[in-house]
Amino acid sequence: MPQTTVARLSTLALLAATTLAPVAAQTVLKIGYTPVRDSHYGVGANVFCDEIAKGTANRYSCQHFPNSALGGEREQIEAVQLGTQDLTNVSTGALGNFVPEVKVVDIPFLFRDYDHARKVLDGAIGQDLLKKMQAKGLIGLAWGENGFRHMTNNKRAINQAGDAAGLKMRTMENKVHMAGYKTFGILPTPMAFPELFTALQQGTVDGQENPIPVILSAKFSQVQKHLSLTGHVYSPAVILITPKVWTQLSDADKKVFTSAAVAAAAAQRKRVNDDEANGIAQLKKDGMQVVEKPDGESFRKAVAPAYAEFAKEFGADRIAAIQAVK
Ligand code: EAX
Repeated sequence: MPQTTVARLSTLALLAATTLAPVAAQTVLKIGYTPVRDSHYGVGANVFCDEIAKGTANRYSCQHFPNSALGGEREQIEAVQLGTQDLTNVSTGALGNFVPEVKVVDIPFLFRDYDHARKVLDGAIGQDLLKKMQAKGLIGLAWGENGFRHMTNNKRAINQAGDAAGLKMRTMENKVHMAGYKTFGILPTPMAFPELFTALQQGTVDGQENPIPVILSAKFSQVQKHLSLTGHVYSPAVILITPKVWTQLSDADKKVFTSAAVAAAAAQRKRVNDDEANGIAQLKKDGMQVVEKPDGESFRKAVAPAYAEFAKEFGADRIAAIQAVK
């Protein structure tokens, strides 16, 4: 065959290959979270999105909407339920309003430490809670982490529960937290996260409570003087996907998404560890006055009577089962 014919034929073959080969459909999923991209939530979302892109040969990728660009956590959960948002990485703050069984994890002083909380959520109890979400139109892929919550305010140092009494504090839209914090004498003011910085700046509330990674990434040191490491409640996070997308995935893709969420959770927890280890020094440098060892017993004592109410709502056996995890 003459050279030119060969060249022409191979050009044709190339054309056929590029025009006729089935082009894999590409789906860009919207993932939202309330903290900024450079936060534990952003780290988790990055890993999740990298892993699904890798595991599906780029058939799926993400567009990130950090910094509450898609609204507060309640709004984002609602949108995922409706299918107008594909994914969210959220705390359980507002989730109990959708999936009541989840509220049990929001009880103050329920978890002893990070190891305990992670073990419960990764074990049978946590996995069962993820399944409960399905009945409410939400697919929980894996438990990640927001962290143990600590109090900040602009009025005074909190060394014991009595010091928190009378402070007007923003809380999440979470009845269990609010019931618990009232026992400390706090005046809880539920508010969505996007409104919080301005509320602190303008003094609409005296304080708020959040884990170190949120206090850091939201730069609350600019608007809050006192930080007390009360660790009064553990705040889990979870990656939720809309059933609208989930039900369209092949079984193989479902596995990719689930493992991606587990990897994301591990990365998010690691960032929480790092922020806990380095963040307090940073916040001091930023001018915060930190009570590193408040009297935890005074808070536990204050909240103890509320446990009777929690037992009525969730069952004493369920609470005991969580506490018994070693
Ligand atoms: O999930 O609203 C809150 O205080 C949460 O901790 C924050 O949005 C991260």
